[in-house]
Amino acid sequence: MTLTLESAQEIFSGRGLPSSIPVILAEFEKLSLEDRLALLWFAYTETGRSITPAALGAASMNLIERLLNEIKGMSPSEQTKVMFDLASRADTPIGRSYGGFSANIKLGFWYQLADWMKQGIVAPAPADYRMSEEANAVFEAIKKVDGGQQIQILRDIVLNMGYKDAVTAAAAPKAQNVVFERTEAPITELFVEGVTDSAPLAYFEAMNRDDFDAAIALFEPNGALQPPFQEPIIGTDAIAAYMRSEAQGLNMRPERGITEYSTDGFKKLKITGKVQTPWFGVNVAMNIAWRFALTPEGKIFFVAIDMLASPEELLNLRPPSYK
Ligand code: 45D
Repeated sequence: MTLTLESAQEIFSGRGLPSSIPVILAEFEKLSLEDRLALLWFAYTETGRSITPAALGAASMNLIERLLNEIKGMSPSEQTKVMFDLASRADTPIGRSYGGFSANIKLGFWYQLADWMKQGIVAPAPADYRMSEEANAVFEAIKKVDGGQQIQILRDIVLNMGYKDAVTAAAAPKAQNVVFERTEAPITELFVEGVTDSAPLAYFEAMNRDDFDAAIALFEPNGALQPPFQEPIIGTDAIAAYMRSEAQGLNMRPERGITEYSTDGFKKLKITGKVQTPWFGVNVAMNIAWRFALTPEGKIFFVAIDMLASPEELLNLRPPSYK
């Protein structure tokens, strides 16, 4: 039996703790808009995870400068309305523009607004706002997960704001790519305990250099990559486009892995380690697992990227018989 995309998605499944992120996100969705915006403000300003200001190449923000300046020029109540409309996914001109932004542009947009809110240039969150009990419970749940998961939650919420339907998505300008300038030399000469296969090791080295052509060359033409909490992206063209938009400037430090062979000649590897996003640099190390399926020729047929539920999961690499 050869491996299919469906069976590849199941490799090493059910052997880790379930993530609490989907639960937290679902609870967040139930809150009132006031609560949601207040909670975001507290989560962003109080959890102590600071964005590295140099992260975003200046050129990237030029793409949305006009929109940001439009908001800057509004009255405080209009500014607040823009934020509410984005949070409620209302069909407004700004909501439509936002819906067409790439992930990093959405994050950059809010990063700039948050900065202006701190300076008082844009209507700040009301200082005397008291969140509901439900919102406080969600906030407490967010505080309990590790830093990597906290920023994943913030990112997911930001990505789901704005107006989006099939028609506007098709009409939206091509997703603009953000350029992150690397401030440190890329990580090379990786040693991954228990892993000697060249494809995964070459993958990490290529990704750490933002050399997506080299990374893509390691995949089967119909190979797939599945980002955390998302559907698989299938085919090397789609994966390449995704990487150029979403994977720039990442630092990957795989630490250890295990291998399983199957009778069809495919090889399955689970590798755990740390990943830093250029948004937070050394301030946040995300605990990540990569689940690879390699063809008998050593090409990447499938790789899933999982955000681990706890740092202990990094060491949870026992073969199934010792479960
Ligand atoms: O509403 O091997 C205010 C792949 C209040 C590639 C606010 C990968 C009002 C393959 C505070 C103003 C990419 C899959 C809002 C690996 C309000 C591969 C602002 C994985 C919204 C390893 C909020 C990469 C703000 C991974 C400014 C896992 C929030 C990358 C900002 C993960 C939040 C990256 C930011 C993550 C979050 C980045 C900047 C989780 C960034 C998170």
